[in-house]
Amino acid sequence: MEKINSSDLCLKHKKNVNFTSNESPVVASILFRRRLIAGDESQFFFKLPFGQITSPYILKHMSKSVKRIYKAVSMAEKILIFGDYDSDGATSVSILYDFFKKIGADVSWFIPDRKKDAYGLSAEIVAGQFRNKDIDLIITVDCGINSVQGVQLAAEYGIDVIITDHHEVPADLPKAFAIINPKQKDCMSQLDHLAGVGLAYYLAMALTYYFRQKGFWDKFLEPDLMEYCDIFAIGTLADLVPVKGDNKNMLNFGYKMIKSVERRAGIQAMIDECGFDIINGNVIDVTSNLVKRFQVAGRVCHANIIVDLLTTEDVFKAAKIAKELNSYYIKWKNEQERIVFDVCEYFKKHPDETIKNTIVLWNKSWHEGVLGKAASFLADKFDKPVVLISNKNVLAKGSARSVKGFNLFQLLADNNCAKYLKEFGGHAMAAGIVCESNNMVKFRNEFEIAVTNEIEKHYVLMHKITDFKFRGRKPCENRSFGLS
Ligand SMILES: [Mn+2]
Repeated sequence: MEKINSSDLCLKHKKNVNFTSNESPVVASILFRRRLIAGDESQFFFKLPFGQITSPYILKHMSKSVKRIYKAVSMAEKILIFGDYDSDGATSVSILYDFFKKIGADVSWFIPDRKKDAYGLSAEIVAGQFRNKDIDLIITVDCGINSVQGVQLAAEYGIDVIITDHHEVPADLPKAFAIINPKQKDCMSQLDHLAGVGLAYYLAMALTYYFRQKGFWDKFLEPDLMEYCDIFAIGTLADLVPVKGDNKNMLNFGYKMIKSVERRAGIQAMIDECGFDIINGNVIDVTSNLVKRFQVAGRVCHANIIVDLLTTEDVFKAAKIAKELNSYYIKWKNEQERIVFDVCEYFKKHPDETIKNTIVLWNKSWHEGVLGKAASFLADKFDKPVVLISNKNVLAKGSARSVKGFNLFQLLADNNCAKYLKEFGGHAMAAGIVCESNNMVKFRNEFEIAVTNEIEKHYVLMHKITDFKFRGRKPCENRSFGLS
């Protein structure tokens, strides 16, 4: 069994370090001027053994942010970490909350509820949760770039906001104290492949170095940044960002940590709970067992459970949380199978419907958080675009999944479909819709027309689809659909 010892790994890189311990301002400024930091330097500045990494200071507004955070920590200001409600957001919160707690900061965290709250740092959340709480500084992770009104209201309450986000940058930016987002046109970092958790990690990296410059670690123990690589790996794998560059380096290390015998309590508990063979497993097993369970948490319960699990050192507490999280996962998987089963039963009763080019179905009992996964399974199985809708409320919510050759977002936007939708958003392969219940039939007809027109435009695709229809592939007959 491989045992990872961070100090051993560091030593490997120590031999070529030429800097003195009192680094000169010239040497220190390397970090602020140069994009890439070689292995020896990364060891020297950040105590990290990653080989070549990108300097966190090259991210636009990073220097400004670390100075503001240093002030907040040294003046004992109240800091709040605000995360998105998915696994990327929750892993980002876990890293920064743990980091700030370890250095003695007055820190708390908040993640909105996907089922009830609006996305991001909304004005409702700021008003409902943070008014009169004496918070001085909010640091958003994996969200915030769209939160114009929330940031505005926070400013009215005297709260500074530092945004860290990797989502697309809108034209109208929030008036935050600082915005760290590698997708900004004038950010030279070339770090746009990082997930939210990657940016949280880079912030911790920049802080560690700056605080050292300020002599802060003479009073407090310097946190070991390598300890967070496992959380970085889980968030990065869950967010499906490209595995390249800095992501790849750090993922490798995080993966080794997850496989090593010295795991954090939460990850050990989760491995025990889902009972998979981590020693002989590969990165795909880690994704399909561990990461998948974290992805489900934000959808069917609350992403808070991820932060609780990843930041506890209490093995009994970790075991309890892992058990709870796993039970949500099992429920979610059963629900997913039930939806697929319902759809297949429907086709058995209505065989004529199977010749259509699309599947658009709804049911009052389907759980919104599961529709996407079930739709994607059915789109694969039937080789056609699928929209599944939960219509338990007047405003029905649905998830759409496409197959190769059909740009879902364009199909929804360019045709009459949009007329019958209250809201929709997404991309070529996946989209979410909101539709008034009495418009569902009209939407179904328009969506079928849109896809049929598309097929007629592209004869090759039509051939593929008709070929499929007469191949006589039958709707699934039992409930073991090979879902994992
Ligand atoms: Mn993300």
